[in-house]
Amino acid sequence: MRGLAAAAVIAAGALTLAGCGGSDGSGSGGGEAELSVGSAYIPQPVSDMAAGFLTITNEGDAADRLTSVSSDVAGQVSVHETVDGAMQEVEALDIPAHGSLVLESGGNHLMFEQLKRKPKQGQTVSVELRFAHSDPVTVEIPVKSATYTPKTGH
Ligand SMILES: [Cu+2]
Repeated sequence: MRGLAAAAVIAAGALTLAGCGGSDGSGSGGGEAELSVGSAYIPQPVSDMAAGFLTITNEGDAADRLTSVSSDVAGQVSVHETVDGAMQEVEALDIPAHGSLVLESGGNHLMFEQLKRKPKQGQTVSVELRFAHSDPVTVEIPVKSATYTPKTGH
């Protein structure tokens, strides 16, 4: 059911963006990325930084990249990957065609730094995701308990 709520937000964003007039010149090379965001959550932070997790699904014929992120609650949001248990900032993360980019606990994640307020369980945080090719997507991410872990599908 979380997925439905996120999809509704995306749809609203897409309608707004359609008014800007589709960017021309993107038709070459066959296909475009078709992105949707699901399974998004932020564990209530226990320090002055917060992490965010979500899955970006690409149903299109072209790959895209998550290049930058911003939020109303943070002075800076960076994209991190986890290597050997240590996290490090990355320039961008690939979203393969007909595939997905998964940000999950222990792996890739968003890092909210310079928090302007501490997100509390039950609130939502507005996050804008920007891509190399696709239009930006704004997601309202629910804040879960500090120990929340999503059910895995397997
Ligand atoms: Cu991090």
